[in-house]
Amino acid sequence: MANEPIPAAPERKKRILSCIQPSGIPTLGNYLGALKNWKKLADEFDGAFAVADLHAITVRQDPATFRKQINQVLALLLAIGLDPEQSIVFIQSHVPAHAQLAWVLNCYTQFGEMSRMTQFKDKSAAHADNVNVGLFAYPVLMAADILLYQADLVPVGADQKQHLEIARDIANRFNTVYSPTFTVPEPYIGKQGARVMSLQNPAKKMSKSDPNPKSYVSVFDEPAVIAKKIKSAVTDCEGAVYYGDGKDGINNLMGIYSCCTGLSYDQIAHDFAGKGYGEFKAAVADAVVEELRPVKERFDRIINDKSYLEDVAARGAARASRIANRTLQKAMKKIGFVLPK
Ligand code: AQP
Repeated sequence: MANEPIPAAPERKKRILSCIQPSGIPTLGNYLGALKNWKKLADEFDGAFAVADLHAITVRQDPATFRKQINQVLALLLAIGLDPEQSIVFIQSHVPAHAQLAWVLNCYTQFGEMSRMTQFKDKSAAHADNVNVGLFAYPVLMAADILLYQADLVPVGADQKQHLEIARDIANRFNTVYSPTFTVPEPYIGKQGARVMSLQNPAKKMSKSDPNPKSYVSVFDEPAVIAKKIKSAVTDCEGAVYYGDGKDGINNLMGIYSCCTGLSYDQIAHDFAGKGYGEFKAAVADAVVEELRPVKERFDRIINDKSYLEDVAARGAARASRIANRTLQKAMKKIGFVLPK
């Protein structure tokens, strides 16, 4: 008995943080590229998932529509299978520490660093009439989102790599000036979700805030609408289904079809050999409808249960705040702020 080894303490699960902006109705791109994998992440890691409403106001939002979208995205997080008992599911603005830490971190971020962000360049070009400071400082708020939860991992697509780098730089800088305060997050490169491109301009990614609704499939679109949008997707005039150079439109539809069915590109090309784009597009539309159907059914049940949604948001905010406030206080204390009793 005396020599029996002491059992090792169970290893702490790594914390992972992921957010989605309620800047429109989420698209098939958001779903296949991110949301579809979040349930698996929640099972494997200690997950925190947020509706990033503070980020969404870097672009002007209509108040009534914005309010509706915040609730829709929260309901969608539950519809994709996230369990609010298991993971922290919350609305970013319900945790004031995000805005507070973002201000603090603004003062540890250089103007030059922010000026190099490609997303700022893209978004300021797209919204030339509203190039606001929030749009410029967006990556610092994102750094605050991540660092507040001491996240070990952040799933990143190609377009977010630069922002995670900045979060790491800010964390390292702060930790060096003071003492270790923030976990330096690593990118999580899991099973790659598809990068879904616009149906109208396959050189551009599919985006929920695209002014042209024909460019995206929304996760709430009815089957007939999905079929119509995919039917009018831009392709090429070759008429042959295979993955190749100069075939961005077909490559995109093959990516979507592959993600929904699990078929490889070779298999898809083989199955549709000698068939036209009309037949292929109809098959893609059917696969998308089947992929989104269960999510939409769960969403329809949840969105009408207002008190359940309020309850989830309140519990999520309380759990998130406990962790976030601890980190914020730790950082502020190191800087020399006098903390309230
Ligand atoms: N087209 C896409 N293909 C694959 N993944 C995508 N994501 C977004 N678009 C695609 C991923 O979805 C997650 C949540 O995105 P977000 O709402 O936080 O921000 P975003 O990338 O700016 O998404 P949108 O739809 O393009 O929003 P708007 O139009 O407001 O800018 C992220 O993991 C993102 O990579």
